[in-house]
Amino acid sequence: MRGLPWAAAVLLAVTVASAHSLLVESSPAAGAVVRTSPGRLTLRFSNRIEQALSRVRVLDGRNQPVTLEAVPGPGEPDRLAVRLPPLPAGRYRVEWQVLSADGHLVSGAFRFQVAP
Ligand SMILES: [Cu+2]
Repeated sequence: MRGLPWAAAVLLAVTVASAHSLLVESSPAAGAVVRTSPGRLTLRFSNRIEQALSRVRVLDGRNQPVTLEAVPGPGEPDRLAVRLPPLPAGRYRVEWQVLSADGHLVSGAFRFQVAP
């Protein structure tokens, strides 16, 4: 940091502090129409998340929650993954909330569809 102007140092600190974990990609992807029931749902974020304080739920077309199972093992630090039961054809809504490594809660939702 020696020689870095004071203003630049402050800007750097702000940038690091606001590095939330944003959803980068998912499987199934947002808006995807899949032909077969996906065995697992995976969300990948831009940063490490606090796994124990992060959650995801899946609602079926009648807004009923799908029973999810934890994926065994520690998992990757930037991912949230769950096992899905066999899903009947229909529309599904994924709702997620994660605690970013920077302490911010971030949430979002998207849909996917299992084709008949
Ligand atoms: Cu943040």
